[in-house]
Amino acid sequence: MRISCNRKLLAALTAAAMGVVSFPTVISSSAADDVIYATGFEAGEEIVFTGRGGIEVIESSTEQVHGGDAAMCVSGREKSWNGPQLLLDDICEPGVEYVVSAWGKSEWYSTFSLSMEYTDADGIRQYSNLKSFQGDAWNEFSEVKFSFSADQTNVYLYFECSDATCKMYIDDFVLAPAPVIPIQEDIPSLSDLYSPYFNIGTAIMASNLSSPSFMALVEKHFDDSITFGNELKPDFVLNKAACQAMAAEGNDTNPQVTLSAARSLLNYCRDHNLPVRGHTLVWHSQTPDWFFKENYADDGDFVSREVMLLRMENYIKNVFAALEAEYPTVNIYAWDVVNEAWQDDGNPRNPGEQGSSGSGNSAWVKVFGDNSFIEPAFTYARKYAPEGTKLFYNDYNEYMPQKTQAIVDMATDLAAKGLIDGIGCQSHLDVSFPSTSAYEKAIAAFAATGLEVQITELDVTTSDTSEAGLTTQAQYYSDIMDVLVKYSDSISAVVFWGVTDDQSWRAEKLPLLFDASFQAKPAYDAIVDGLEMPDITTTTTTTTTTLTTETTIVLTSTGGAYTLLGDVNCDGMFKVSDIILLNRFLAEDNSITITDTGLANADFDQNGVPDGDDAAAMLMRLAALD
Ligand code: 9MR
Repeated sequence: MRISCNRKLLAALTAAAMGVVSFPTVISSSAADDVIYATGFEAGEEIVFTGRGGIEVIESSTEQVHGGDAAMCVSGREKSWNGPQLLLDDICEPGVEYVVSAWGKSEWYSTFSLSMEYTDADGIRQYSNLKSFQGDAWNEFSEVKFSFSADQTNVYLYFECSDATCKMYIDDFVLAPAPVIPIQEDIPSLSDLYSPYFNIGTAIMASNLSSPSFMALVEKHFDDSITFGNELKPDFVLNKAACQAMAAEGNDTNPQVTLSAARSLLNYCRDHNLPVRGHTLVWHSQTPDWFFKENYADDGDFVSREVMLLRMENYIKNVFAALEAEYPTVNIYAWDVVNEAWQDDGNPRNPGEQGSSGSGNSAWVKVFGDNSFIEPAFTYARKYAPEGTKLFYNDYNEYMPQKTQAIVDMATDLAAKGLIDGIGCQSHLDVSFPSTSAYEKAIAAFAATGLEVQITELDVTTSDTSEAGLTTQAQYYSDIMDVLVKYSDSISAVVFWGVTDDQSWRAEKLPLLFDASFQAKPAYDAIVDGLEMPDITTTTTTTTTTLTTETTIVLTSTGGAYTLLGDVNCDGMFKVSDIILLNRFLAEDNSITITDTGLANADFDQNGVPDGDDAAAMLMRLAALD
């Protein structure tokens, strides 16, 4: 591919790269095919990349070429992070999604990466890998998506190579705004369709906010529950510099937190009235090792159990305090208090550090000796979470029998102490494993605890990505959803771990319901097939008729206490599904149950009788909220 660079842009890029002038031109990103910068690094073309280490030699070279007659050659490197970088602040706009394509090759075998770095709102330099390849052949970075928000500054795209000294070659570089592809407006909304059974949600990452099509899918299908893919994990929330500063002042037990990574998502959920699942407070992974060390030093000794208990309590307290102070109106209706503490064989994780590659060991177990950190985590979460917040234990491979049992035992014990509200089944599945019946066994066991069950991270991989493979995946998805509907009395939400395949953590195996072009896959068709769109208006009319026969339902003093008016299914939210449940109750549908508290919440006009007037009032209220 030979696309010549926009001359005016190149001049400005060069000046900006040299730090001579501030960038004068605002590049329009309105047209999807507006190329911002494209170059084949041919002889005579100006190269506007600069060296990250300031020592690199960057030049057009014929030594190794992918297209045309030359490529960019980067030599003189001394560190693995040395390589070419491109400043984006002046050529890209915040909140807009871009795609970058390029070919890359290292002189000899190593990991060749395309990444982004920026300064966040707290002034901390952050790095995020976009895509990597291993080997020494030419590899294509094909339409890699990226974006940044207004509070991220000094933003660079850069290439690096795990070998510190080998030469790097880059060719056929193109940077352009991502095309905006319309979503299918005429297909049924998953959250509406499944509203008689449970809420439907998804996980999103801050970077997804800049894709209008992605967010349109979220709003249409997954608007009952949003999990942040990474941004509320300890790795992102713990503020190392502030922790160390506090320790230097003599307080080694009050971990300092920041919401800066989560802010754009919190803003979005606040502004769009989207309920959030908090993910996650206490986890062995994506939690820095220094959190467990004296003075929060990377090379410090592990602290004692007593110190770690205080750190845990204060961390949990500070997270809730920060959220309450900055986002009092965001409905974080549930939290994964503890994540992934049990191994498949039902034992605690091995004690140890995570290290940079994520060992799977647990520093919590290292400090506590066993899983005895779980109960205090729930105790503190109960103590500091806003009243009504649902507290969950969350795990993957939850269908492995010994793990299922360990979770059930732990949850039963915590439930007896009033510390837990629900079990989160991550459900990272594959078409070949587990079988639907094995999966159902686990769901049945969790439901039998009497706790709320949520499917928290559903995705289904397929190694066969052909049409036939996607058909098999569709059938598997459909079978799993049938199981979930069967246990819908116990299941309050089904949350998918992403929306489109390309943005998934397991992108190569196409695990989600929508493809990279935002179109519904066979898996979507399969899970909507046979479901009726609930007709709220008709149901309400029927209810009004039923009303006279139901006037005997009067709440007595032994009835439940109001928690949230309208929240008939007691999931912490007031939604259409509550009206449907009330209507089914009033229509004497024996297959459903409503708790005393649910009935109290159903009494929307608070006249002591949950009836059709309440259903009608709830409907009008929701319509007004919309
Ligand atoms: O989706 C998350 C991905 O972006 C991160 O790289 C990864 C790091 O562990 O974590 C992913 O989310 C995990 C979730 O927090 C807990 N269950 C497993 C998920 C997939 O790894």
